[in-house]
Amino acid sequence: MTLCVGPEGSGKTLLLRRLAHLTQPDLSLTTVPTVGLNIVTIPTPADDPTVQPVHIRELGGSMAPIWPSYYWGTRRVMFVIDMANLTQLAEATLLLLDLLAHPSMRAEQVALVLNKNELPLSRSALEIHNVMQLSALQKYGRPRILTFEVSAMAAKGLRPLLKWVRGIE
Ligand SMILES: Nc1nc2c(ncn2[C@@H]2O[C@H](COP(=O)(O)OP(=O)(O)OP(=O)(O)O)[C@@H](O)[C@H]2O)c(=O)[nH]1
Ligand SMILES: [Mg+2]
Repeated sequence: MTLCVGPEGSGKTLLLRRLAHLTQPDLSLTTVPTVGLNIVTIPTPADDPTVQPVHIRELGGSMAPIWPSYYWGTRRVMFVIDMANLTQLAEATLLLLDLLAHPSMRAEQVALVLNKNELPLSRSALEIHNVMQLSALQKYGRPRILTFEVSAMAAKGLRPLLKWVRGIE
């Protein structure tokens, strides 16, 4: 199963709802903080019945101390960051480092999802990469970290991420 984690309020629940209902214009944008687990199924697309549904398990940011109990068997991780919240970026970086270094974590692929990019105060992807020292993280080559810039609120940039989620990027 794919795991979706990231700091509190970075937009995981809204993002997964968008990905599961990409063509639904009247989607509710209201969320509550995830306490515990939120399992979302990304359905088979209408135009390609050969694509399997994908199940994603979101763990709330407030549960970060117990995220590791869900790492075992995880091959793919979506790590969601709020691009407009610079003060949260240090916490996000430490959480990602902990996740990558955890002995139970065997992720082969990580999607670093930079969310809320429609906000005027959102930072550039380059700035976020620099603050997070992403190039240093990537020098070990595994897992492969791909970055996606999106807005769950404005429904922007979702299609490339959806392809990654379905394993067809
Ligand atoms: N402006 C803006 N707000 C967003 C975006 N995505 C989510 N939000 C808002 O951010 C807040 C938190 O969203 P959630 O999806 O609940 O965040 P979460 O990461 O699931 O939070 P936890 O479950 O507590 O870890 C909500 O008010 C959302 O409407 C976005 O792309 N842009
Ligand atoms: Mg949530």
